[in-house]
Amino acid sequence: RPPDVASVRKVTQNTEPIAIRERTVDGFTREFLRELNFGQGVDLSRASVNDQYLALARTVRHYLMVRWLETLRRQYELQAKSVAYLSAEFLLGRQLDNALLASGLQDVVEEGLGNLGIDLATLRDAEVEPGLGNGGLGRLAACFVDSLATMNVPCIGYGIRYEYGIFRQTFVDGWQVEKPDNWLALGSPWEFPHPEAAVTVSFGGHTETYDDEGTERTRWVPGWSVLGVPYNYMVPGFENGRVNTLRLWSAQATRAFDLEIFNAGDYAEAVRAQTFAENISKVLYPEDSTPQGKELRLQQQYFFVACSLANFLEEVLPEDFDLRRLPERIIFQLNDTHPVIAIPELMRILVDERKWNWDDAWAVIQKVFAYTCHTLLPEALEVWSADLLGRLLPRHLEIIYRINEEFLDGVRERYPDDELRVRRMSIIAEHPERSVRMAFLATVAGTKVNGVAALHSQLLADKVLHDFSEYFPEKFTNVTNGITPRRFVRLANPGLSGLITGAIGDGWVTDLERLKELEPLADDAEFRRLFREIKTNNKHRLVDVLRERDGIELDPDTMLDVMVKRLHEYKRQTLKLLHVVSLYERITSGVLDIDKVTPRTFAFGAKAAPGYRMAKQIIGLINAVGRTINEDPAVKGRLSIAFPANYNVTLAETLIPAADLSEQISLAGKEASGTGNMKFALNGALTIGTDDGANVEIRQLVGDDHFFLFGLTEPEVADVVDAGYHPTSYYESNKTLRHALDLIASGKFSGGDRHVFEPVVANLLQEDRFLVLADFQAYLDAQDRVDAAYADTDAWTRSAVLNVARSGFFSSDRSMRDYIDRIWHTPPIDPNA
Ligand code: B1N
Repeated sequence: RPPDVASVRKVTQNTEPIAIRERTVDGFTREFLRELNFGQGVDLSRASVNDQYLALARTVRHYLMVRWLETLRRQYELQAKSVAYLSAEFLLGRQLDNALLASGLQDVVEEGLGNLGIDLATLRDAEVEPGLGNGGLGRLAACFVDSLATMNVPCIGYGIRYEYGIFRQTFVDGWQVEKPDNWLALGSPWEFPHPEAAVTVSFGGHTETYDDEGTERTRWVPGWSVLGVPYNYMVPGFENGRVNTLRLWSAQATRAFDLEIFNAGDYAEAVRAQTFAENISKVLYPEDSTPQGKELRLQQQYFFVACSLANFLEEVLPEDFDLRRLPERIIFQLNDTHPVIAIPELMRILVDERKWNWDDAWAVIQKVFAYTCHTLLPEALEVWSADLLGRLLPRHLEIIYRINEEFLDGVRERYPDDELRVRRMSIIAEHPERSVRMAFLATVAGTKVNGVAALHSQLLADKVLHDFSEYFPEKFTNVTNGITPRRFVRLANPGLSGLITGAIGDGWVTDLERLKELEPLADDAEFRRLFREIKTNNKHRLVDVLRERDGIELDPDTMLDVMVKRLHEYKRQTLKLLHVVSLYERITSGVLDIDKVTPRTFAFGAKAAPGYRMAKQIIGLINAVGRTINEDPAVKGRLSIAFPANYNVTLAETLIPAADLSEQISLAGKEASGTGNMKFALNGALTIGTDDGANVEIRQLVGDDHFFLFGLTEPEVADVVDAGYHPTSYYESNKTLRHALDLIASGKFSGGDRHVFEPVVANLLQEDRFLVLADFQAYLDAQDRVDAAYADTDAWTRSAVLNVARSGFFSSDRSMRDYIDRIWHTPPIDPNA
């Protein structure tokens, strides 16, 4: 092991008071200039914007540092139970604003910088967001750690410090081209590396048995190893003085590794080995919902999980801690199957290293892991080939086999003569090749399994994991996702926040159900006027951002109709596009009177996985339709498309508060939850949506009159599919649909070339896995209802206010309360204790 400084323990023994820096404009200004001069090594007159940003970030960091050390010290004293949130993704978004808000330094900083002639907004924009996630799953992890800190619950987030986060999307001739996200290039002021606390992680090799004083034991003789260097990030609670920790691991070559090769005289080989090791944390896999089963991805998963378990057991827990009491101190929440290899890893530690007997170890395991499933798509459930897993982690594969054997013995006992069931439930699949079903492993070992919205949890228990919910009914539960109101309302929408606070006080920021108190104001004309004014201001803010960022000219006087999310066929961006094409086709062919068309801007934001060809085609088509429509004087001022490239957290923060209409149109039964849907509702957009994921709960809460529901329900989808779905029958029987599809097929959007978008059209006509054509007419009808509602500005605004007032349930604080009550049993720390 490398020299071990045990940073946490050292800190927690330091009880000497640390001087709190003055939280005054003068105090701040002194600190800031000091950072600029001595940290950044420049004086104010020569400082670049990046210098100023880094100095500001480090200054803010200092203020929070005192609270961080204090949190660690108290945590050590109290030895309270913590949550370890294990996630391969944390999509944090920019840090500066959140740190300013949490620390209550916003005003002081703004004034202090202003006195120096520095604009805070400019520095804010200098921050490159850490995009260490693909979409909803990674952003959810970031919201959850924010809520736990704010609620005073001890939590450590464990993940991977990817050197390159989610790719930067560019468009070349309308086609997606990926660029590396070099987010660390200009320095990353929010992280604290601790190379001295590195952990060794091993891979490969073989296992062997040996006689341990009369007991036969197994040991793993690994083939190679790497170092995991922890990088700590602060997770500050909102104005409560708590700062939790997010610990992200970076891979480095071990000294032993390259020394050996250096000694053998092969310098080039040694350097290559180093690169090989460091590849593990090099880049985030850009697949959302469709894992590719790549070896490097399994290496990443095991790497961060092994580092995290070692760190918790050896550094966070006291030295003499009795691991039999582990369930009193920790719950490891598995964010999807990505960290599930932690289960055999902890078994290996207890059985092989600590020499426990199997049953004792298994008893502890079953109390310290819980599993969240985030999908229903069968192709998204992770399955690792036994061959690959056995080569990379031979001991873990043996342990998985044994867990499976003992589990299946139990199944056979409960269901004698039901070998079909046994085969269905086996953690090991035999076809098309022998492989490990990670979701099954997590379900067998975990204390609880949860889905992420009511409908999703229901379908999980009834369909995807039906045998398991019958076998372990007590394990299955639901926790509906949520979003942090600090980032997505308080910071993203200062206008609305001010209006709300003016009306009901500022308690809503940490108690979002209090938005209910706004309900009567929906009937207050003056309140509605102010609400509308804020929406308009937010649109103007978006206009400025898109002009500057993308050269897009957006008309703020149109309805802003927004669909932002990963590009995936099940989410049905093509349905939205068919609506736009159909409007265009009907206007230009004279079927629709242009004066009767509500002026709309259709905004899209979507990244496609680089290897997902159909998704990239659809991006090309959206851009092509956009180019044609935006240039056609026939629809000028009525229809336009805005598709800014590289949709990310930062863009979401200006786009969502400006939206009028939120598009949540996935095929029912496919979107596990969605969280964008919640962000829109809380910022006063109305939803047009299917009965899917958390849309169901949004509609129930805001009321049918304030939500545009359409489309097949999940049971109806199942019926249509069972009866044999024929998309062409919809094409043939619906003229509007036929004309829209024909227009695309005609080459209208591809300079007359009929081949370019042929694959998209052919796919819809021949396969249409996600029933776009089946839902088309219902969608158009719902859009007509949207137009009618939008025409009555007062009624629309009333609905928008009610959407805000009734969406408090979707705070991630509430999600955390549900996890705590149903799964974790980790009470908040009493601040007065
Ligand atoms: O997780 C979100 C949900 O709100 C979304 O509905 C759901 O689609 C999303 C493999 C995933 N499910 N699965 C993933 C991401 C990356 C990856 O490599 C799968 N993401 C979701 C939060 O619950």
